[in-house]
Amino acid sequence: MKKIFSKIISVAVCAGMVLSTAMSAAAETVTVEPDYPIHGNKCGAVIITPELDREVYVKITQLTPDGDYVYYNTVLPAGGETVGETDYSFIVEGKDDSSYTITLGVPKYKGSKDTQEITYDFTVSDTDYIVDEEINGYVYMFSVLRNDDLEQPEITAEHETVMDENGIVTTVVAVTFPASDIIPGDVNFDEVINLYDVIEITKYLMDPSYFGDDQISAADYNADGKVNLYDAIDIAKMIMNMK
Ligand SMILES: [Ca+2]
Ligand SMILES: [Ca+2]
Repeated sequence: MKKIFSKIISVAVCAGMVLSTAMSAAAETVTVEPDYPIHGNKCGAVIITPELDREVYVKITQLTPDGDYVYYNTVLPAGGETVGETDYSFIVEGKDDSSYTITLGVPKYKGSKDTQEITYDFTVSDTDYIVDEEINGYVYMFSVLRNDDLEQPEITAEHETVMDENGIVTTVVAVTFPASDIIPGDVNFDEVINLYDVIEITKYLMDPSYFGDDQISAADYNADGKVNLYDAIDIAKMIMNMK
């Protein structure tokens, strides 16, 4: 009976916690529904603020002795004009000091299927197992940012956890991605994709020294890590479909 009661309390606290957290941050908050009912009786929330102009892939898994449960496996839409103005809220709950893993992924190039990922582990502790009446919940805030100076995605800021007057413990994490403006298919960087780009690829196929790294990235239109005739064919097909 105690379990059920504390579960109800937990949900009530969670709802209030997420709302108050959201109000202090961005203009709009979108609550993401989990794929399975979340088990636990200690309140937690993950707030993600994408601050770059492309999709963010989110996977949140709870690691338990009975197995790993994927509660969220979703794609947050590209921000466009509203970059950084929308928060996405994911409820997570603690049970036996639950460990969670969050994997964030971002396309390397706008519109590309070629993504880069980073993983972060966190814990939502259970009141039944911790003698600490003061902690009422855990919030993990992730800003997904752009930094083209990086080779690989990085976690560039992980602040000390801070507890507010309501007993909510907040951890702020900045996750930075190199996110080039290269347009897949635009091999000559004139911001349109046309037959001149196909011609560039055929020149490269005859002489691999013809392209630099950025051109190789742009020329891998089908994002399979190689530049070959299939990319030229796919670009040509796309151009024909546009006409
Ligand atoms: Ca072009
Ligand atoms: Ca390719």
